[in-house]
Amino acid sequence: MNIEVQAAPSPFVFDASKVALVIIDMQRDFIEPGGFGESLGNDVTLLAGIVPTVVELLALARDGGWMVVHTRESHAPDLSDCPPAKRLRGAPEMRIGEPGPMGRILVRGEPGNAIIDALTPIAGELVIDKPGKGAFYATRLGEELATRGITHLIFAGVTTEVCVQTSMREANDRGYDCLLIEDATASYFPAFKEASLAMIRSQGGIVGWTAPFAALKREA
Ligand code: TIU
Repeated sequence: MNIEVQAAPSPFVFDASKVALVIIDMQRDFIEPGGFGESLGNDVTLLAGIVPTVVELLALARDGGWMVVHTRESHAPDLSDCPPAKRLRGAPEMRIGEPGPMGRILVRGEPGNAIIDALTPIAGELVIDKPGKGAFYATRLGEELATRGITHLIFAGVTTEVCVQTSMREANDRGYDCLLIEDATASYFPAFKEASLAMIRSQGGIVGWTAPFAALKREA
């Protein structure tokens, strides 16, 4: 059954059997104090505001029987998948792999690397650990979507201009139609979020579509 969402720059139409909800990096490392996000000098409190909307979006996807994907930005404990260019960039308070209040920063399996409790994945949902900002780079996501015949992706998560936008651009280049839920994504820089939404839907949807959650909820 086709679902038509009033999105920008035009309606976003998808078949519920061919859509996946992709929730990007809703991890303690980005949303709670003491993790990777704060180590980079960011005010992490700016991200918590979207949690109730992402919770509702996830419930809607589960009720609809959609494929659900959760991603985690993470590295192996030996950091073999973390290029020095990433680990040594800038002057963070703590570098990737160093011990913080929630365990080693951005390392797989550490408490801080977990998805926040409100969005804990359930059986049957795909969890993708990704070493980069994009969800396709060095992961099995592309194969998993292809196996299930997925053609459309609905994105949520953090941060809008970094991992969400990178993943959406990777997906767009791979031929997926992508919708970003405006109030289910956030940035440490509100102006960057707004600019990302504007550039995604510009030029006739050069990267994809955007819509508020209410527009999806009305139809799905
Ligand atoms: N720093 C920042 O805004 N984001 C990241 O490093 N990763 C994600 O966006 N997940």
